[in-house]
Amino acid sequence: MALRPTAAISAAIAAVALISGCAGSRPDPAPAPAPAPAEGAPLETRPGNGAGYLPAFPGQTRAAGIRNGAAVDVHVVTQQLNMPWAVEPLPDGRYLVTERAGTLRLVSADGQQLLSVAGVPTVRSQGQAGLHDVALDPAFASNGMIYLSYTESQPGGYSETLARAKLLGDAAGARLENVQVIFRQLPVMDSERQLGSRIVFGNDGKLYFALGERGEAVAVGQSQDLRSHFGKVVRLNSDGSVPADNPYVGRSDASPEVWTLGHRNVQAFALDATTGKLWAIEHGPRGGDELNLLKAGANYGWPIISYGIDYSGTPIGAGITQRDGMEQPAYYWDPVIAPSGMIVYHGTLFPQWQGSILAGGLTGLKLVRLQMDGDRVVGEEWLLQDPPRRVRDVQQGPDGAIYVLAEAGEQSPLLRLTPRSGG
Ligand SMILES: [Ca+2]
Repeated sequence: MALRPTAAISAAIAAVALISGCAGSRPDPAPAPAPAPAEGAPLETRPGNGAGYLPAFPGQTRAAGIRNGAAVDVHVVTQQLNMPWAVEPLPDGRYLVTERAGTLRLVSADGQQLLSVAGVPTVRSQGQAGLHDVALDPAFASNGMIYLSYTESQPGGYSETLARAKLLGDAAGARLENVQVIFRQLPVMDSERQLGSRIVFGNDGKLYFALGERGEAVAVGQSQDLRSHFGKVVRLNSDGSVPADNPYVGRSDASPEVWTLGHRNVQAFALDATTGKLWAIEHGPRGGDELNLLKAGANYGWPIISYGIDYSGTPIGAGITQRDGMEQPAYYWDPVIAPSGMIVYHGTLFPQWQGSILAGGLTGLKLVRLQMDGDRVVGEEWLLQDPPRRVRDVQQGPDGAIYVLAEAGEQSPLLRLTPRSGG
């Protein structure tokens, strides 16, 4: 596939130059070179689980492998985090980090001080359940509002819940004020599995919340049921109300919050701030992790179509990978990477990574970079493999550095990635 400089890349360069010029702290970067076409053999060499499954188009899986696209320095900001789940760099250089057991940490810029933020809602912490994502309001710098997702005990089971609050604090302490629940996943279910739970704000100012299918036999099929929030991405105003232009508003057979359907368990979700597109990566079963470009009202097919198979070794449903009216993934992995956390990179520090997707892998023990040509993946690179890292979240900081939250029990690190000095 020919690789050509895209309008998106040109726009990204222009945007970066503009931001840099405003800040006045850094010389305008030289225009980034167009990414070189990737030509290596695919990095994945193990056999797939879906042995008889064929991709729907060339390059949908096992793209050309890239090795050492950029040399990276890895700096440990702190390694005192206890089973963290999400990180959000703040404009002032500090970091918010969620810990799954229910603590929200405010980490100083130098990583030396870890405050526990008071006022976090009580969470159900068991299995995959707990305190999950944290996101900043688009106007955080002026209003201090943050959003938290977490598993909440309810009569009859648990819901994945979204709350917002104002973050207040200084070096002496931090707290949440006016905590307000703005959304609960329904139906309530007695399951602590496959909860999804990534929050992203779009360029339209709307809040997008990815929700899992809960992994219980009794819930199979609800990803296709518009009345259920299982296996959906929902779209909300920042106060939790439903935007009037949501795709299923006004239908008696649908929850008006639904924006996309047919997901299994989205745990990596990001805005491409340059194009405005929303990308998500969801866990497949055995095989079949999917990168999807999300479009209003679209159906991503689970559990009707999949490139994976059941953990027992049997097919999913009828064992098909395509159906009319259902979206194909832009890319899939078999064996899985077990996605968790992603960004579409648009910073100045790694000019050769402009527009790349960077995603964490839990079982793959690595950071995955996907080189993009428009909406297609044209190359795959594996980073942070030495030592292997179980990556839980990936974010870009205001400085263009890449922040990676890795999972290592009670001594989990927050890592800062920058280009290798002199490299
Ligand atoms: Ca799918």
